Amino acid sequence: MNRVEVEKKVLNENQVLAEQLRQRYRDHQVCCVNLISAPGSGKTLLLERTLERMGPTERVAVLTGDLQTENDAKRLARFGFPVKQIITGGTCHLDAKMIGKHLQDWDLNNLDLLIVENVGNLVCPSSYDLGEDCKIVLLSTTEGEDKPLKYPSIFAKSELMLLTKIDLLPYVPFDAELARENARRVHPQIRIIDVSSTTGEGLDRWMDWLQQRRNSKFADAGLPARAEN
Ligand SMILES: Nc1nc2c(ncn2[C@@H]2O[C@H](COP(=O)(O)OP(=O)(O)OP(=O)(O)O)[C@@H](O)[C@H]2O)c(=O)[nH]1
Ligand SMILES: [Mg+2]
Repeated sequence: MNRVEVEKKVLNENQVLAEQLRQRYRDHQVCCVNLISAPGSGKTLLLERTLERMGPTERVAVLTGDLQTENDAKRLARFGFPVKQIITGGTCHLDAKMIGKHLQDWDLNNLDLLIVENVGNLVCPSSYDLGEDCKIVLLSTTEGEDKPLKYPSIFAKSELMLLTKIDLLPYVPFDAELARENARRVHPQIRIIDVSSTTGEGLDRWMDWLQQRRNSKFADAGLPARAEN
């Protein structure tokens, strides 16, 4: 079997498992979002700020993926919500099998929102469906405004782009408007929210978006939107 055939087989197997996860999320009314970015764009710090703003009765959990270390899970666990680290060894993305395995001992009836932090990589994670409701791509102001054009797949597949580290705009040669234009060239309907996890700018808009995205899943199922805690 040549390499292309092997890759196709792996992706097909992943797709089957991803559909099973999607069905589980549907059955249990869990909204799952998949955060993807280059290493260090600010996924974990944004999630720290996100969990910090959630009340104790929020039914949220996080799976966070990395090649090595439990660092991100440790950073996220201190907010009291269920968090698990997925260590991939050498693999540059999460796949549906890893997600299924790490969900085994969680009762999805206790969750409304599952946040997946993918392995830091703009390429591989875009090919792997995790059964999520949507992908969210983060682009930070230190990465260059051309990234949506260089790595179009993930920008094309993401519902939302978070332009992160906007507190650094005065100090870095980054044309934020051009970055937004480039993202829209690849995906005209992409939503874009500017955020800074250090100053807090844009975090209210992000939290609103997340709440609405979660509620839209309940609305699609004819269930009342969950009240904010
Ligand atoms: N100035 C500034 N720094 C930030 C911001 N968000 C994250 N950082 C810093 O960027 C670095 C990487 O942040 P992380 O949240 O660990 O990034 P990540 O995307 O989770 O990284 P990986 O999981 O390794 O891919 C850390 O030093 C953060 O403190 C921000 O909004 N502004
Ligand atoms: Mg991280």
